Amino acid sequence: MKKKALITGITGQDGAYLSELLLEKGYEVHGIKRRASLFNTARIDHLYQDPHEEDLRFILHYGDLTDSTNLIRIIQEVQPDEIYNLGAMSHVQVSFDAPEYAADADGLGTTRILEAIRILGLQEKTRFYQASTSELYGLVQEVPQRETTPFYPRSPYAVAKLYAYWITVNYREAYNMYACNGILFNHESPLRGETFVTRKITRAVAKIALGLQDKVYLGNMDAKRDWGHAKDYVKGMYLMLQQDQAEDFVLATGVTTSVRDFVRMSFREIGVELEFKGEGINEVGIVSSSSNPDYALQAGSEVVAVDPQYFRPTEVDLLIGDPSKAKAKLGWEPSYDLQALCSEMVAADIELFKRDQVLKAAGFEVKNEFE
Ligand code: NDP
Ligand code: GDR
Repeated sequence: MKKKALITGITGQDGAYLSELLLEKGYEVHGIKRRASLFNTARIDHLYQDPHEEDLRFILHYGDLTDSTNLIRIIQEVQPDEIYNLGAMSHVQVSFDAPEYAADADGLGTTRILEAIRILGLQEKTRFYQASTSELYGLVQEVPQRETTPFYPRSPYAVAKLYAYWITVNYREAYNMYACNGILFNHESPLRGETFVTRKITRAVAKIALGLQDKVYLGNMDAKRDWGHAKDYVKGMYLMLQQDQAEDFVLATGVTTSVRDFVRMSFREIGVELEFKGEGINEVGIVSSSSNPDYALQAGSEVVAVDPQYFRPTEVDLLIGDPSKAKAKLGWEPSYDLQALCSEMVAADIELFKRDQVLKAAGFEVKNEFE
């Protein structure tokens, strides 16, 4: 019998990579997608199967984490062996603007799924993965951060995820469910949402290289993150659900880098060295040399500046994770370092925006998106 997995957040970065992984492993993959006014399946379109085909292995259901009726119905219909709860309002800064929604989708949404498993009597059959986050650590209590480090969330998003973390632990203890938290540090890829900082930077570098944009505005460039590749991290999610006992695990690389250094690394991918001048809101990044003739930028031009609109009311300054438990018990290790990740992201964004360059050269209007 094929194993069945149900993924919430299947249209997101991790949902796409996890779907690929589980399909490769022979699973029947079900996903919950929200109704949106525009198509929102770009990351998984390559996995699409015509619903009229026989032997369907990739099936989408309309639903939402804020609606327990549809969650109960879908879980009853699918009878999944594994549920990966990746769906969330996942943007930390936006959670300050929509705190109640973040609590509902990210916090209560988790309870709704756990409760559906219990109501349907599936607690013996269905294993549950909760997408917990290094944002739980928030204000630094200890470095590197590990499974035992105290939490101190610093945003409505992180507070909602704290509730989700503990309700997962509680259902494991109260109902003996196989439910676990993956405490994942930041992970990125060419599929990363466009408004997270790494992707915002690699997109901007690509557009600047191709003459489609002059400058990128960023917020706090001193923040440090432990960045890995999403492809590696979805393998860890899968492994967490294959153990004898449900436990919580940190997935991280153990290396931390500032936003400013990620900017530097990304510009180096197009042969550009930057010099940073000024401080705080007056800091700018200026081209000091440009060695790749394909992407020649004028020395002295200002390509990075600070816009305080991207500052957060409370910031998480430093994240660096200790993945030793995952290595020892799951045999999990990241295969990408940040340099390789950065190269892949910049190269993918250059490919993406070459299309816009052709359109612009042919006289078509190329629009900018909100960031
Ligand atoms: P994305 O933002 O790329 O994807 C989030 C997914 O959740 C999308 O499919 C989105 O749908 C869906 N979603 C949002 N709100 C709802 C809702 N109310 N009901 C149902 N689905 C919803 O996130 P990632 O793939 O990067 O992250 C996956 C999970 O892991 C998230 O829970 C995130 O908080 C968590 N996490 C991520 C880390 C990272 O660095 N990427 C690190 C640690 C944790 P739509 O496409 O329609 O918007
Ligand atoms: P984060 O990711 O908040 O860590 O949450 P994000 O990429 O948004 O921010 C990382 C750091 O960069 C700083 N920063 C900026 N951030 C954004 N988005 N835009 C900017 O212009 C900018 N300039 C500086 C931020 O202040 C921050 O310090 C991600 C999400 O995927 C969460 O869902 C997940 O739980 C955590 O990672 C782990």
